[in-house]
Amino acid sequence: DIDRQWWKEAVVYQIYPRSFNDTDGDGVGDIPGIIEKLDYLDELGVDVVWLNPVYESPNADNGYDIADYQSIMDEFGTMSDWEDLLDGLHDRDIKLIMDLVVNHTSDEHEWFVKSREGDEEFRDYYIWRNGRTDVDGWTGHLGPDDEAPPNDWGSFFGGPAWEYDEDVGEWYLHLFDVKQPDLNWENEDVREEVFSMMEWWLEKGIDGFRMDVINLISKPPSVTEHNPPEPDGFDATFDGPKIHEYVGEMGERVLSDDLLTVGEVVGDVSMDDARQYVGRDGDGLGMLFHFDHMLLDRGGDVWEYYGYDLTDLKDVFRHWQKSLEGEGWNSNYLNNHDQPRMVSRFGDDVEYRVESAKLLGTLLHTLHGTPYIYQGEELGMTNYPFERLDDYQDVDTLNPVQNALDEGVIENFDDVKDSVAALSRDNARTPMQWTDEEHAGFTDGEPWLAVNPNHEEINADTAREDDDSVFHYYRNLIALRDDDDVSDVLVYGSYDDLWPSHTDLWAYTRTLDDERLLVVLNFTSEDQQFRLPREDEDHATYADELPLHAGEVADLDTELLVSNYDEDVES
Ligand code: TEU
Repeated sequence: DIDRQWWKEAVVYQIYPRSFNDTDGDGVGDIPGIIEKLDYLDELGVDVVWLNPVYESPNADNGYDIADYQSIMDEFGTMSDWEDLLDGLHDRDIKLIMDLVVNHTSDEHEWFVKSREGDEEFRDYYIWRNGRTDVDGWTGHLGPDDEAPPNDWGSFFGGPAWEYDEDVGEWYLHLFDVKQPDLNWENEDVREEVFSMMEWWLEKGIDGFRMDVINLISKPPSVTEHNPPEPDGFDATFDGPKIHEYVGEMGERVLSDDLLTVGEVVGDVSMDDARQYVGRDGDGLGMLFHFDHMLLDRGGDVWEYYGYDLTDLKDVFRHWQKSLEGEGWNSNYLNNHDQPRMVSRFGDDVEYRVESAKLLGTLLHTLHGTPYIYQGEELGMTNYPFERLDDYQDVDTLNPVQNALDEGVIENFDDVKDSVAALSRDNARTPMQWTDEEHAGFTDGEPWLAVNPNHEEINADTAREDDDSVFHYYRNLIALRDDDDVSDVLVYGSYDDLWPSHTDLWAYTRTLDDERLLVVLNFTSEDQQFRLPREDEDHATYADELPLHAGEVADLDTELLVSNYDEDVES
């Protein structure tokens, strides 16, 4: 009685169009550039593409500030290019999911323009409040007449979450950039607009949505108060009081089990909330992107990088794998467009780069849940050697660092430059490395963000020619899901961590009826011994200790990393 769904058996490939492939020489990737690489995606074998926002946008936050939900950004091409992309994907049996960004719009969206002009119909599309005039000693941002923002809530990208608007004479809420005003989901008209926009895209033939910061759409009633009980907006806006009402309404009105839906949920999401979002009788989402593993090695600011412990990483995954077992479905990702490169973050990107990429890839593809690959991950792309603040483009790096420098929280950029280089979102956004030529074959023009100089070694051309490359290893991993011998246990088998407290090894099984896979991963650069747990000794027809040599990656065919207990295993 397996609850089968196509999206549980699928592998998703995430494309950040700005950095994927440029065909018109403006230094910015585009949709024709993706079309040019469809055969590459087909060769890799992925089942779904998730496209980061391609809608019309002034690009204050690279497309996450949308000015028109139903048209394509000029830099990326036209609607007819997009339709060709969809057809090209579907011709190759690859599905397409689109990014749904409905917590906020751009301030250049028609709704906000009208709201700001005082158009009655649109006024309540956003969250407008009066400022405070009674604040003694307020040292933060001030509007005219020394008015302070409605409350002390801060934005994700640094600075206050409120911006004063001269024409309106009031402040609007923006949990992200000033150019990303938050929509007012209390307003039924807003919900109707969003739902019909989603239906419009579904009618065009897309296969699902990735939902940006979906757990922020319900603001607490205290958003209206000048002195809300919550000192900053963060905790108050996560999973707000009407969140399941709104997401549930979306689920009922627009979504179905046949779509791939994945909601990004920021903050510390409780398992009760998680189960509600994805539960069978819950809101109707398929999966969630949580941040628990992305916050292990860092503080809230981009200059607070500390490194991680393997046991903590295992704890996070065990927690999610077990908590959703039988009740919901996991999504698994180790990097995306907002995160550093996984090889640099969780592996060794110098001496054991290829081995680390294969190790992490094995983890990603053998956990319970749907794997999400971020462009370039299949090549083992690494972080960029950032040096100066000028090297960055991302608002989420530049604004907070600049604010901290202005306020003296940081004295010199040099003091924090290594942490910022380790964590900045721009690490993921440097152009895709196709060839060893100039600009890595990404563009004939000047790339919008520098290409990693290591493209001479790390690039798709070289990887495709080398049978031992990360690329071919990923192809094999992806193909495992279609291999009748292992696909069921690999996709649907339950997860059990064999040795949670081990600081160097990650060993787990996946079990479905009488089938079992064993995965043993050596996260160190030292040789390790793994002893099979006592209860399983009977099943071990081979040596009960597996030597795991540092830097050696088992060929998937030898069934060492993914192996049945009762089969002979070559080491
Ligand atoms: O990201 C949500 C978000 O808050 C984080 O990813 C954030 O970038 C990270 O915690 C680092 O501080 C989503 C999108 O994925 C991101 O690209 C957008 O900038 C953001 O929402 C706003 O739309």
